Amino acid sequence: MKALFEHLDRWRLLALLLWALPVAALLLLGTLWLWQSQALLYWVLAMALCGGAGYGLQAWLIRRDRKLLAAAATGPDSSWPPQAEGAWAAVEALAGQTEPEAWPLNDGGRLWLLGRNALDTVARHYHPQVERPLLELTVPHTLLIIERASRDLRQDITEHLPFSHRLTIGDLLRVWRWKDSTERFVNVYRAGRLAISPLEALVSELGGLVRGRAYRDVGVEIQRWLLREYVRKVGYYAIDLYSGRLPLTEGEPTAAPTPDSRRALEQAGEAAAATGEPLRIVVLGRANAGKSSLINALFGRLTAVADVLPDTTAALTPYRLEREGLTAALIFDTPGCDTEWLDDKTLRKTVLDADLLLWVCAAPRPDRRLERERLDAARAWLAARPDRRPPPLVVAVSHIDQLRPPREWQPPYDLVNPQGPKAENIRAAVAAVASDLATPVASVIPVCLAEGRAYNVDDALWAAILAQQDEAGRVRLLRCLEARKRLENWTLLGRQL
Ligand SMILES: Nc1nc2c(ncn2[C@@H]2O[C@H](COP(=O)(O)OP(=O)(O)O)[C@@H](O)[C@H]2O)c(=O)[nH]1
Ligand SMILES: [Mg+2]
Repeated sequence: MKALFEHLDRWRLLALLLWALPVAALLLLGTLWLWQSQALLYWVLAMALCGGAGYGLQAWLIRRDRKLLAAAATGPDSSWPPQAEGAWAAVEALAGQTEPEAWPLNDGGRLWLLGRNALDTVARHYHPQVERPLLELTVPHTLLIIERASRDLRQDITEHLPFSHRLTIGDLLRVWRWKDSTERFVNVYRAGRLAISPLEALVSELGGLVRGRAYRDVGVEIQRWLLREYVRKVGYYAIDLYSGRLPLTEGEPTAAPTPDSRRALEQAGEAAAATGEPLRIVVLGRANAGKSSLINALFGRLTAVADVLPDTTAALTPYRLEREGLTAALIFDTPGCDTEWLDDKTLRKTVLDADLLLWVCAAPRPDRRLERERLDAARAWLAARPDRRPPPLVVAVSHIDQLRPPREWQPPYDLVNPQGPKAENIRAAVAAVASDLATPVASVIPVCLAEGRAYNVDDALWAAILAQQDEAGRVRLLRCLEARKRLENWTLLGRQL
C-alpha cells in the first residue's frame, strides 16, 4: 500500500478527490434531506433492521460452513484393531488444540513441526517405553505417511472447499495480512468521516465491524480446518502404519492367499493360484459335539467324516466352502478341544489364524466347564494381540433333537413363544449354553445336525454366519497384513542386500 501511494503524486490525489466529491456529497445531502423531512429516524430503524437480518444470515452461513467443514473431517477407520482407538483419541486431541494463530500456513518449518508432532503422538502411543519413539520409524515409511496425507488433503480440499481450485495459500494468508494494513488506513478514514457526519459514520462503523469480522472468521475457519485435517491425516496414516496396514509394496493384502492358506487350499483340492485369501472359518468344540456333522450339514452332502467313535479328526482339515452370499471361504474341521490332538499351542495358532469361530456345543451335555476354560484361553490369547481383531464367535447348540422328550421331533419349533416341553427345553438349553460360554444369546443357534434330520442350519445358523461376514473380513485383512509384513521384511531385505 505504501508503494501505491508513492506512485500517486499529489495532483493525481486531488483529481481522485474531485471525482469522488460529488458522490460523497450525495451521502451528506441525503442525510440532510432525511433530517429535514423528519425521516431520519425511520431510515436509521430500517438500516438497523437490514443490518440485523444481514448479520443473522451471515452468522447462519458461518455456522453452516463450520458444520460442513466438521463433516469433512477425517475419522478413524472401522477396520483398525482395538489398539488404534487410544492412538486416534490422542490425534483428535492434538487436532483440537491446533489453532491458526500458533501455526501460520506460510511458515513451512512450523508446519513440518506440526506434522512431526502428529507422528510423534501416534509413535508415543505405540512405543510408550521409548524415549524418542519417532526414531523408531523407518525413512521410507515416514515419507510414505507424508505422501499419503498430502494426497488425501489435496483431494479433500478440492471436494469440500468451494472455488478451492482457484484458491492459493497466498489467498488465505492475505486475509491475515490485509487485516493489519487495511486497519491502519481505515482508521484515518474513519476519523475524518466522523468529523463530517457523525451519525452516518456511527452506523457504517457498526456495519463494517460486523462485515469485517464475518469475513475474517471464514478465513480463520478454513485455516483451522486445514491445519486440523493435516494433523488428522498424518495421524491416520501413522496409525495405519502401526496397525500394519501401510505396507511399502502396493496391492490389496488379501489379493493372494497367505502361505498357510495356500497349503490349506491345496489340501482341500483347490488350485490356490487363482484365488485371493479365503475367509478362514474354524469349527471348534468337544469330541462328538457334532463339528464334522455341522460341516456336512453346511455342505448338504457328506464331506467330513462324522462318526460315533470318539474322534476321527486328528488334525485340522480344511474344506472349501462355497455358498451363495459368502465370499470364498475355507472351513476347518478340528479335533475335539477335550482331546490331546488340540493342545494349547495348536489351539492358539488355530484361533489366531481364524476369521470366524464356529463353536459346537451338544445340548444334552450340561458340563461345559472344560469348554469354557479352553474358550477363555482362546479369548485371552486374542486379547493379548491388540494389533489384531478377535474373530467373531457363533455358537451352534447341537443334538437338540435328543432333548426331553427325546421321542418328540416335530420341527419347526417356535423358540420366541415356546409351545410345549420340547420347545421350552430347547430355549432353556440355548440360554444355558450362552451363560456357560459367556456369549450373547443372539449368537447361540440351536440346530440338529443328525444326517437327514438337519434343522435350523440353512436358515438360522447360516444367517448368523453371514451376519458376521463383514467383521470376519476385517479380521482377515489384519491377519493378511501381518502375514504380508512378515514376507515384506524378508523380500525388501533381500532386494536391498
Ligand atoms: N441326534 C443327533 N446326532 C448328532 C447331532 N450332531 C451330531 N450327531 C451325531 O453325533 C456323532 C458325532 O458327530 P461328529 O460330527 O462326528 O462330532 P465331532 O467329533 O464333533 O466331529 C455322529 O454320530 C453324529 O451323527 C445332532 O444334532 N443330533
Ligand atoms: Mg469330527
